[in-house]
Amino acid sequence: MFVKRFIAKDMQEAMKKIRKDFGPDAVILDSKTVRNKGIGGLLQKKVVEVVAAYDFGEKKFGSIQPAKKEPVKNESKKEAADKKEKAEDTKIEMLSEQLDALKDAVADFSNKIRIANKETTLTFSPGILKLYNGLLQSDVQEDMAKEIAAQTQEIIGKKKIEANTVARQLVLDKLGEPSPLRLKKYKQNVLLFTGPTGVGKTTTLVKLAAMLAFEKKQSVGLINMDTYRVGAIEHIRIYSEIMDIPVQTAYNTDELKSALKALEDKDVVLIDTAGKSPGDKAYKKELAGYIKICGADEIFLVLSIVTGYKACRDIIDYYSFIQDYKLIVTKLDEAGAWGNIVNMADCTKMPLSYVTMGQDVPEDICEADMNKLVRNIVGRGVLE
Ligand SMILES: Nc1nc2c(ncn2[C@@H]2O[C@H](COP(=O)(O)OP(=O)(O)OP(=O)(O)O)[C@@H](O)[C@H]2O)c(=O)[nH]1
Ligand SMILES: [Mg+2]
Repeated sequence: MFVKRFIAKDMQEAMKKIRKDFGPDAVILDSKTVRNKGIGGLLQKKVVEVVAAYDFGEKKFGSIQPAKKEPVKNESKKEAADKKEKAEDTKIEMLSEQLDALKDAVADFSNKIRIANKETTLTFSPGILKLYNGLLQSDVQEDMAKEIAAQTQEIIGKKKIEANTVARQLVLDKLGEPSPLRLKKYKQNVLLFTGPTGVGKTTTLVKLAAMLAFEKKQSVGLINMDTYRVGAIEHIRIYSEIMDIPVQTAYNTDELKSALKALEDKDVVLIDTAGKSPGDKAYKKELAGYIKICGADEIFLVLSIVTGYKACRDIIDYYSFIQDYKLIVTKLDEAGAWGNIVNMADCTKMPLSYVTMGQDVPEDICEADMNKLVRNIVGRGVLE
């Protein structure tokens, strides 16, 4: 085994030198970039230092040149064709490797472009950047946070007004006016509750029924249309017994008509429906039928604040066949930040009516207080 240190201006040159002395089978043991000490100790250009080894067997260092292939005389036509084919295979392999490397480079480059685009927030002043990050921390989705931050920056550039005041107003505008229940006099007010599974539709309906019956002194009736799930009928029946409010169960549109008739003397009838995933197309038709038949005065889409933004968008998309509804957002007690409400309001363009913040019936519900919501959403890190 022979070991030798090679100095060259770059790795390419070093490899050339190694190949010349040791042939193509040399092994690189170490390589590093060093500075050549010049006259007077002055630092000179960087060079590469490569330590390479080669096992010459019995033969002496220096006397061996890279193994040169003996020219084959009288090579048969078949051998020559095989060689040519092999050479072409190698060439294709090399080209394919180069193509892969090129693809990687293009992918890397396009990623960089994407990141660069995302970093447009870097044009924000430090105060606005803090506001933007605060909105993100509050679960306001990225594009809207950017929009609010950019508008705030523009406005405070023109008017002498504090950033947080502007941002709060912009969020208030996104939330819109609260729209709690408005009962019509001398008629049966029909309220229908819908939304995905487990968000708190039944609990919220019971909370509102209790509020209407005991605080507002209205005569109230319930209709349960969640007949898919074992336990759902029992669930609402127990509440109806505790509150002494009648409940009807309806399995289809005909039974819904009969149930409404049976409760025609009530000021308010609240209809509970089954929770469905946004993939259930058949149920959409069914629900549209119930809405038509009951002639709902108010439809409440119940959403949970802890549902992620993307899932929320799919749900909102699913219910977009309903022309007019109000939003109820549940489980505020489970989320530290309430920015997702702004996302929901912006996505649906429907008014917010109530929010719920706990499992206790009937107390854990209140009309949406926009100022309270905004105080939670804006203000994380905003410069006063
Ligand atoms: N933390 C918290 N839990 C809630 C709130 N509202 C409802 N829940 C709970 O959420 C769970 C589901 O509530 P339900 O009222 O059965 O929900 P649902 O939308 O009717 O469910 P399905 O009928 O199965 O689709 C229950 O454990 C409720 O106690 C709330 O505001 N906060
Ligand atoms: Mg339910």
